Amino acid sequence: MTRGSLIVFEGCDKSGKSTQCKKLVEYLNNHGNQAEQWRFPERSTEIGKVINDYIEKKCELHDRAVHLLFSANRWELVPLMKEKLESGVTLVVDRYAFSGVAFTSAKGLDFEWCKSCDRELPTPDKVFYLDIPIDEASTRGDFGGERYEVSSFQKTVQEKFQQLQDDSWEIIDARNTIENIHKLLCESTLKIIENNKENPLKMTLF
Ligand code: FDM
Ligand code: MG
Repeated sequence: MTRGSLIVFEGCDKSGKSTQCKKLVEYLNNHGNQAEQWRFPERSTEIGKVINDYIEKKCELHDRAVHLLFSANRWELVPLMKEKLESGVTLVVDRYAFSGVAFTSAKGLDFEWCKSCDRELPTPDKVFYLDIPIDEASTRGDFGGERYEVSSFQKTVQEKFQQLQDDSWEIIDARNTIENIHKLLCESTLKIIENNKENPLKMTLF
């Protein structure tokens, strides 16, 4: 049995993450690879419901408390994540711990503190970062009414994302067309799946 890959998408709101995740999963499933689209926060769990209320501004929470909830929402899904990956399913994940660190540290909390609770999560085989200037992203339609969907804050988040980038990230110009980006992602992902299928999953995030 060979394992699936853990593919993560990061980027600011309106960078096209959800569109590309969906198209990539469809492509993989049509080309002989089992794949599932995941997202964080996963709002359907009990923890996710609290996060959802917070994001929708239906409740207030302490900044550190909500950061820990976002992290707990990942940890509660790790057993299922490992089970899927080990049974050969590639997971295409819309946001992960990098969003956790970028959004909370953009509020002014200590960067290393933000990373600490996600330490030793499953390590992505690749992070695709969809890069777009915030001023351009905001012309793609209104930021919705959710907490954090504010241009000035998103600019700080983007700076934090830049601090997290390393060699395992592929930075993609999100101003390119949907189809061009999709093509590039398909080619890259097939190679990643092939190169990692015999490698054990690492649990060494941060
Ligand atoms: N977000 C997302 C965080 O603040 N921390 C996290 O750990 C994650 C995964 O939640 F504004 C923020 C990012 C975004 C909001 O995410 C909801 P989606 O992708 O828009 O549903
Ligand atoms: Mg959003």
